[in-house]
Amino acid sequence: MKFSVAVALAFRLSAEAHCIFQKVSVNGADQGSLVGLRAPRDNNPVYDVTGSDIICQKSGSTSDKVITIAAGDKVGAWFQHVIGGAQFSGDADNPIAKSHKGPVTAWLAKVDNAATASKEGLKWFKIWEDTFNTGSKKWGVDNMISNNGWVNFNMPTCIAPGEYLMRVEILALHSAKNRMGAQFYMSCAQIKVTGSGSFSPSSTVSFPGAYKQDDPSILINIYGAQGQPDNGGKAYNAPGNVPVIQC
Ligand SMILES: [Cu+2]
Repeated sequence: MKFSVAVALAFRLSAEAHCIFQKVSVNGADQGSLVGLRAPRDNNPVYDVTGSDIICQKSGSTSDKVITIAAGDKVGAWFQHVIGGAQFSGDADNPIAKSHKGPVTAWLAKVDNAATASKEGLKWFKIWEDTFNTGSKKWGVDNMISNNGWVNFNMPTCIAPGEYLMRVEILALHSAKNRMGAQFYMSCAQIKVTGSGSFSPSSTVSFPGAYKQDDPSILINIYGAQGQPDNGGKAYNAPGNVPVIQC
């Protein structure tokens, strides 16, 4: 009996369909696996929004590289099921299980040296989001899956030159009707923005701090009356009530 429970548990763990943000591209140029990234060692999500893992995930891979991005450049963040891509050939849960509906957001925090800065105590602002389209019924995660795991956005043209941590987050809401059921997936990229922007955020948030466990965008049932993941047809706001900056 004990044995079969252990086997069932092992199967359950191996069948989890999570993901890892593991690569950055700049104007289509692939920067390499885990280069310039602080990424977790495994693909398990963060559930607790009050701990330091909500900043850049659990400590895992490190890099001494800082990725240069000019303000206005097209940035890609690549999420895959495990490091390297699919877990096995024909992996239907790569880049992530289709059940994992939810928003995708991108954040920056100014640092002196992106390769060495502590992730703690930073002031974050949101530069981009893809939440839920009430017309197409597509979530940010649906678009990420259609793009083979790439989340693409433009570095806002107003971002001031300097070094930043860039946090790109997927929030999977398939089990979010239970407290601590929402799944957060993120890594932090170490970047240097170039250009002539001069934006300085008028308001910033902290991680942890920006999110509450019972935030109505985190503790939420996204399923309609027929079980369809359409948020009951309602609009969805990413958690924290943080607007995307306007250049
Ligand atoms: Cu998962």
